[in-house]
Amino acid sequence: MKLYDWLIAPNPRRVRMFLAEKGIEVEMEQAAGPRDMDLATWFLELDPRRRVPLLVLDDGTHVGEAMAICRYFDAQQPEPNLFGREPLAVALIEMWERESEINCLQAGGEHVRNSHPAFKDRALPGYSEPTPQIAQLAERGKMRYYEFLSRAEAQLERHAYLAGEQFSAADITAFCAVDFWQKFKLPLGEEHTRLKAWHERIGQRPSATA
Ligand SMILES: N[C@@H](CCC(=O)N[C@@H](CS)C(=O)NCC(=O)O)C(=O)O
Repeated sequence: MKLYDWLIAPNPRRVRMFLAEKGIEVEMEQAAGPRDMDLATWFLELDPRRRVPLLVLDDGTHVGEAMAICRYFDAQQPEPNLFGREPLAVALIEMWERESEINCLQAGGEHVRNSHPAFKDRALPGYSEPTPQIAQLAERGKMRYYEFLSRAEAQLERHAYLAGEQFSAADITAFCAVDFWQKFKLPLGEEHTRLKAWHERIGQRPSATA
């Protein structure tokens, strides 16, 4: 099997971090260079979804979506646990992981991809046709992003991690998002003291360098 990766991008990083936490090694290939703004043509021809991460199994099956790939490995090697054990923990991790993807990672992307000149006509990833930028979406994405950060800050006032006392897949998604979008002028603010401490703590985990 092979995992198609892109070192600079946040979604493939979610999978690399997850695998590092598990101690699982997988053959990887870069679908674009670290300075590229586009995936390589050979990769776009390989997979119609045109997005990374992508796991290709030995029988040729394509598994896309970062969390689907993580689930594939988790089903084979459940420990260390990152998706919860008890019913409530499973539900809360699922809730915060989805929130983190939709309202943090994608919301930041909605802002950046609809405003940064590098994404002109590429406001959505994965499309072969041009997807023009929409200024209102840039504003709305920023609002959604900071709304999520406020809720995460409140959650971290009561808990060590997003979904409770256990480091989980939800923290991986939110950490990769916050780490990436702050490079694009979406910084944590003065009011985000708990988030800053959480970000620093997770940044010290060995998996954060994956
Ligand atoms: N929901 C997808 C998102 C995948 C995605 O958007 N990947 C980005 C990199 S972070 C990509 O492939 N972008 C290609 C492009 O910008 O053309 C996942 O969880 O894997």
